Amino acid sequence: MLVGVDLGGAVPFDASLDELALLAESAGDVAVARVLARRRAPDAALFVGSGKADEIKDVITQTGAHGVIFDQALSPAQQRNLEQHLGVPVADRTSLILDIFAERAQSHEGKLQVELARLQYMSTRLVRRWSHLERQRGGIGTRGGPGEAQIELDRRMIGDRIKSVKARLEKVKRQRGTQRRARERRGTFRISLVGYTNAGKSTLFNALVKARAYAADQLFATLDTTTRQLWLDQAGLSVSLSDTVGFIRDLPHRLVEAFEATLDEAADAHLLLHVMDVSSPHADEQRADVERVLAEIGADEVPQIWVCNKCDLLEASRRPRVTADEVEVRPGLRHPRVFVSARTGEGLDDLRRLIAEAARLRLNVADDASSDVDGVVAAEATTPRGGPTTRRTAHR
Ligand SMILES: Nc1nc2c(ncn2[C@@H]2O[C@H](COP(=O)(O)OP(=O)(O)OP(=O)(O)O)[C@@H](O)[C@H]2O)c(=O)[nH]1
Ligand SMILES: [Mg+2]
Repeated sequence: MLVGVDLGGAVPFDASLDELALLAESAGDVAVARVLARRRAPDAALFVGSGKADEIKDVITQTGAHGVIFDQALSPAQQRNLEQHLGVPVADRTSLILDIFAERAQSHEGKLQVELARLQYMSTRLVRRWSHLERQRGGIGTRGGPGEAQIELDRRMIGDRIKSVKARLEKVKRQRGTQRRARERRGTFRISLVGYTNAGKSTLFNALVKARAYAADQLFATLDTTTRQLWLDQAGLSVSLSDTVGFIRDLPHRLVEAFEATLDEAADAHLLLHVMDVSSPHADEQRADVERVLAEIGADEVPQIWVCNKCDLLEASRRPRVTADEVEVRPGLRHPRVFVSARTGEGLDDLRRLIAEAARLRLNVADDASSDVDGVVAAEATTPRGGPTTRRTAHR
């Protein structure tokens, strides 16, 4: 059962609960009922008022729902109280997203990131329900119920585990950093696909590099970064293209942190292809959400191409007459924009041309810069002291 509470514009609210339903589906649940509530502020104890809580309980009885998912983040106390009141498990958006992430993570790094996010989420809740920890505990758990001592033990174990996962993640990250530096030395122009979840990034990735990354009508189908070379005929050069995790409104802050390593890929790119599902009625909000996350991870200064995807789904009257133009995002900042369909291939030539232009521009700038450096080195080479020259050359 899905519950959404309209808090009067202070917090984003989706009255259709469609996104929550899609999230639930992506986690393997089936939504049997949707209930909306309106409040000025969340109730400290139950999030909704007690009248609404009773109404929710009635619907649970009528529909036989096995659990309730709230569209907003619940405090640990609210979650516990609701479970007691309703007699079924209660989850919120955050825990739902965590569940999906846990199921999808493939790579070693991805799994560590999800584990860290989950542990951090868990550490604020006193509820014991994570079987992974139970298993590790061995016999201890059998000695009596979840009293305060037990909870304290859980807390400490979670704390220890957070430390160890962080250390392992740090190690993987260092290794990845080495790989990236190796790539940088080869001077590849790096492009990252970013965008709201389900916008069609993986489908576009597959269409551009003829790969077979997993694409599906699910939220967070992609969790791990995949990188392939993309040959650009127009520019006569090859660039690297990465498909990454999608963004979502209210992405829990901790999750962003845990996924920092993956999102670094976007922050370090030379160019972002910001993929949008223009057929979605929420396209504008989704774009704003993506911009927010990009700013949060320090990727808002990376040049972008706006890729308006799923054009094939637009009615004839809503289809753009010009398929490639420029948008002024704010005074002094313009992004090239192109309308495409990753599914039909429409507009992809335009996109390739724009990518080639961006890559060429960058390489020209880099060429100029390196000739500057050459100039400096040459000048230094004429000075009697050999020291700086050697160092500069070694650095290059
Ligand atoms: N009609 C249409 N559907 C598309 C297009 N591009 C992608 N889709 C569909 O949209 C759904 C999501 O596509 P994905 O490529 O998995 O989207 P994503 O952005 O990678 O999503 P996540 O990895 O889950 O964040 C799939 O069902 C695709 O078939 C398009 O141009 N037109
Ligand atoms: Mg994907």
